[in-house]
Amino acid sequence: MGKRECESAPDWRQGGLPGADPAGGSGALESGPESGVGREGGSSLLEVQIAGALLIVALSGIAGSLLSSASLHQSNAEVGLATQAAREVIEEFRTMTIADAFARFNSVAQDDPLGAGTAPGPRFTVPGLTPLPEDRDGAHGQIFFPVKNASDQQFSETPGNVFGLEVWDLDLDGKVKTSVTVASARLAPVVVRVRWRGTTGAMSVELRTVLSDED
Ligand SMILES: [Ca+2]
Ligand SMILES: [Ca+2]
Repeated sequence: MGKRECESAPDWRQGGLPGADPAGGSGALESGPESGVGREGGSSLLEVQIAGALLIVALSGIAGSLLSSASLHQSNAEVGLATQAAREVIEEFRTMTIADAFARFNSVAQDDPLGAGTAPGPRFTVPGLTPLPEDRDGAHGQIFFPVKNASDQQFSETPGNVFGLEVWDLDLDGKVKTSVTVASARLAPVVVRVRWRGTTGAMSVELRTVLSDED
């Protein structure tokens, strides 16, 4: 059951990126002043597409142009670690259906395929990176699905829930609805974010992509 990442480049916006739920992660993303890249840095180092996934890197603290060579080297190494970790998560998604990915990596334990509490959930650690103080669980990574509420088994096709990826009709029924059961979804926008305390301040990397059960 193959899954692929959407090839189309999303029309994402710099602001209003996924917000954090440091304690537990859930899925539901919120926009606002506390959210993701917009909060953590004004400067986006690079925006490139990697294997169909949109990569967003941000830093705060010192502007990139002022970094010493050593700091820049260290920052690049950290970004590499974070990006690789996020890519591995997405690669793992591609080996399973949307419903399986959701059950394994959402914040709800009850739907874990092998029994409650046996699945990884939405948080993960990246060896070699220092967690941010606010990530009190020590995890750097978080996975976001387009759910309205953490406990939902429903995706939402509304704009705020698709991460700016311009994917609306998740169940391919020709309608945009506030609730679509996960089981009926053929497409699922996901965000995998890694954030950490870098040598120059808070850093984050996000990969955004669209999972598909179409093929
Ligand atoms: Ca689960
Ligand atoms: Ca629909």
